[in-house]
Amino acid sequence: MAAELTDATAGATRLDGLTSWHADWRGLRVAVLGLGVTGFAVADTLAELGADVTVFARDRDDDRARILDVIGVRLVVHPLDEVPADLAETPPELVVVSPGFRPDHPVLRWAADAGVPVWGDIELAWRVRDKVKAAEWMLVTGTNGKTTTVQLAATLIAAHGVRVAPCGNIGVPVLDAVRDPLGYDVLVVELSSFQLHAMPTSGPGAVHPFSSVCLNLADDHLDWHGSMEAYRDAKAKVYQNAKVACVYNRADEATMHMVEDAEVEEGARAIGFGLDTPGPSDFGVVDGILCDRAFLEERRTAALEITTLDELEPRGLAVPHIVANILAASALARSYGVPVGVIHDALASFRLDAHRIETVAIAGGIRWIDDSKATNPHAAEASLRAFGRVVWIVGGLLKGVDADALVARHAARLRAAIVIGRDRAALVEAFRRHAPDVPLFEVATTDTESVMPDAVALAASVAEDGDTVLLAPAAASMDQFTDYADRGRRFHDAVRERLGGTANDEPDSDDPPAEGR
Ligand code: UMA
Repeated sequence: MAAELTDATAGATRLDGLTSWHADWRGLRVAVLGLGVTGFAVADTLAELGADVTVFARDRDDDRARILDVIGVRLVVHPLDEVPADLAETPPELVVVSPGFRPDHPVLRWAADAGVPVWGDIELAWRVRDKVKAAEWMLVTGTNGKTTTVQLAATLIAAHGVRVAPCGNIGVPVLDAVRDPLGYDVLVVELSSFQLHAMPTSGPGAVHPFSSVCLNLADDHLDWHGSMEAYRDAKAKVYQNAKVACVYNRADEATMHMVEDAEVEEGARAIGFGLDTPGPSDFGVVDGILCDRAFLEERRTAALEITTLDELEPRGLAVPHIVANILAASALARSYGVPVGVIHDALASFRLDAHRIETVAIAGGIRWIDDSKATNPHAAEASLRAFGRVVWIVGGLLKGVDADALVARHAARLRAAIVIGRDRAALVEAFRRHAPDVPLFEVATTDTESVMPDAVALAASVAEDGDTVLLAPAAASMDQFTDYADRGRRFHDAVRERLGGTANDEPDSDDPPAEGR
């Protein structure tokens, strides 16, 4: 006699079987947490699949709310500081959470206690990836350089005539790429530590990537994860179940250990990248030549040339951390069989996105650089290293990360520091302790419109011929700006306003290269 299934077992069994777009999702009761980019894509997907969907969000987005209404998805706006009654009284069969929800969020704690499974958007996207055709997934994570590497890898793979989409934390939900009417051969997926945290490493929802890379590991998002170990463990999931290549950073042992510890598929290879001479199975640089010593038969004795630092230099791509990104992206593309000649030609027309070590102006011998994307100390470190004498504009939301070591290491190169952000105390203290001789200025205004004009005016008053004024905040922007792009745009505007007609927007190709390039 068959034993009767309990509700929980029946739920688990049903969810186990939901591993295809073409499975029966009808009537599945799902609570979606958040109505940002992710929550909306999740709700829209599940509604299309015929599930019974309710979205819970702290704030109401009118445009999205209107569409939810049209597609038959309920919306509950609730502070979510406690479990909404609608949820507690009728528990769903599944919760799908947006990446911004911390693991200790009250609703997630409730779900764990109530035995309600919680998926992230990446798990859902993996399960329904066969809507049109099941693309191979290349996963990219790391504390810094993710977006640039994703864009590079997608560009290099596309140059080989492959239909490829960059997606994920880069801003395009993977679910949107999966639902593209024409489908893709490859998805290059940027994963944040938040998304990785929610990703299972085994079972029906576990992603099996074609190839993966963790670019580097440094303190970030510690307030969200609770500890460095938890942050590291989340990042390490990127390599689980990899099929072809686990690409790691030879200069960052943590990434190598992640590969050593990962459960991968038979035949998957560990491929190192770094700025020094590559060993067999590595990517690296020899006499200014970026080389592949991994994807060729004669790798013990030979290497393939990808490009040279001289070719990258005129477009600002010869900066060490960008070279590292290029090597990592080339490794992903080579793992998919893209010829080195195709990579070489694609790199010749590649340009970095705005706000990434972007030259805003050169005037009076002073270079003004926007690296607003440097949202943590590790990114600011790479940026500071690329220049000689610097007037450093720094500060914002530190996200629980300590900037003391960064200040101490770079004190000697600073002409002055200009601290911005609502909470400047910790940074000002760090400068007092580790850089007492560096002139220090605070931008105290609380008016968003005035922050950058004030910071730029201060920088202009201290910068001298040969200096670089560098916006590399080492912090997130949301305390005073919409996002890092808004912060960068306002810096551009303030610099242009200040310099007027004297600014020469495009650097001359014969401008002196920055130190370290
Ligand atoms: N919400 C709550 N309570 C919470 C947190 C969020 O109610 O505790 C609600 C908000 O009211 C809002 C929604 O959740 O309705 C927002 O969700 P979200 O914060 O998860 O953001 P999304 O709009 O879904 O965007 C997310 C990523 N955001 C974060 O991880 C914080 C985007 O990365 C990503 O591009 C997008 O998914 C698509 O995958 C942004 C980011 O800042 C760029 N990422 C961090 C980073 O790169 O450092 C990790």
